[in-house]
Amino acid sequence: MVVRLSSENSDDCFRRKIPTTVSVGKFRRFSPSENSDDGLVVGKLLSITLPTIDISPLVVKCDDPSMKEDPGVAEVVRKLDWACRVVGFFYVTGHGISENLMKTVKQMSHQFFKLPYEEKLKIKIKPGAGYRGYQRIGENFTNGKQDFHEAIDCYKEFEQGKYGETGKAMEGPNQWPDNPQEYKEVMDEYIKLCIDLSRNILRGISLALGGSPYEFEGKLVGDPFWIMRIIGYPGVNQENVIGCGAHTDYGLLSLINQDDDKTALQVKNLAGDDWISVTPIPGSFVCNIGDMLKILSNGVYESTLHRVINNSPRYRVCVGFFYEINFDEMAEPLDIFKEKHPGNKRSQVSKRVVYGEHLVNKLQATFANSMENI
Ligand SMILES: O=C(O)CCC(=O)C(=O)O
Repeated sequence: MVVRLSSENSDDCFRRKIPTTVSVGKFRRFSPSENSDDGLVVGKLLSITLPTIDISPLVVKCDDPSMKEDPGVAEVVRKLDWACRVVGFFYVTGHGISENLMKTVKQMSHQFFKLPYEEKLKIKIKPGAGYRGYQRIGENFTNGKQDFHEAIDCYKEFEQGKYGETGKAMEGPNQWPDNPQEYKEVMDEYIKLCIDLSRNILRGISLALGGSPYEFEGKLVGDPFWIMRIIGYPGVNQENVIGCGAHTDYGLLSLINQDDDKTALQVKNLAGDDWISVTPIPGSFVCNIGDMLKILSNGVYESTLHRVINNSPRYRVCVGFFYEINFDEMAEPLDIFKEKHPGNKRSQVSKRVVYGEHLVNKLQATFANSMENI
C-alpha cells in the first residue's frame, strides 16, 4: 500500500473550475492564447494531453549553483512552473536514466508477477517485516475499496532505532525474491537514479517557485524518505475494473515508469468532470506532484487526482517511485514561499502531522483493513 489521500478523505483537496480564462492561483492568470507551446493548448484544457518536458538542460547543470542563469535551464523551469500550477502532471524526457534500464526494471517485474502464487508469497508483506514485501491482489485499499492489483512495496532502509518508537514498525530490509536473479541489484541501482532524478527535478521546481535551487534540501527534506511500489495489474475481460482508485499522492514528487503498450493511468481534468488518459511515451517518466509539495509551496502548486483502469486483456506493470520529506518532519509551507506567494492560502489544512507518523498510521490501518477483508 502507499499513502494517498482520496477525493473523499483529503482535508485540503479542492476542485478547480475553469472559465474561458484559466485561473491558476490568485495572482496569475493564463489567457487561452498563452503557453500553447507547452504541449498544452490552453483553450482545450478540458481535453488536454499532458505536457512533455525535456529536462536535459537541468540535468546537465544540476550541480551548478548558478544554473538559473542558463537559458536552457530557465526554459525548463518555466515549463515546470506551468505544468505544476495548471496540471500537476507532466511527462519528463532527457532525464538521463537509460530507456534500457527502465525497460529491464519492468521486464523483471513482469517475470516476478508471472511466478506461481506460492513463490510470490515467500516475500509476503507483513507488519514484522516493516510492511515491506509482496502484497496480493485485493490487499490494497483506496477510498475503502479493494484495488485490483498486486505489488511489491519497498521503503527507504534505515538503521534500527533511527526514528524511535514510530519508526520501529517500518524497520527491516526490503524483501526481494531470488527469482528473477539480480532483481535486487537492478532495482537498487534504479532506486539510486530515481533519488537523484527526483532531487534534480525538485531543484528546477524550487527555482520555478522563486527560491534557490536548494529549498527542498534543507531541514524538511535533507534526508528524504522514499517509497517504491512495483505494481501489477492483471488483464481483465470486463471494462472499468478499478486497478487503483482515485487518489492524490501524499509525497513531494512521484516518478511513474509504466508499460509502453497499454494505457491505463488516468488523470482528472481541470474541470473535474472527466479523465485524461496518460498514453505511455517510451523512455519517459510520468511525473506528478503530491500533497506535500502543495503544502510546502504554500499552495502554489497542485496535486491532481488520478486512478488506474487497465482495460487491456494483457497484464500491465508500473513501477512508481515516490520521493517524500524526512520521516520525522512535519510538512509545512516553507517561509521562502510564504514570502514569495503571500496571497496563497490554498495549502491551509486543518491538521498537520509528522510524515512518519502519518505513514505508519496509514500502514497499520490498511493492514488491519486487509486482514479483515481477505
Ligand atoms: O499504475 C499507475 O500508473 C499509477 C499508480 C499510482 O497512481 C499509485 O501507485 O499511486
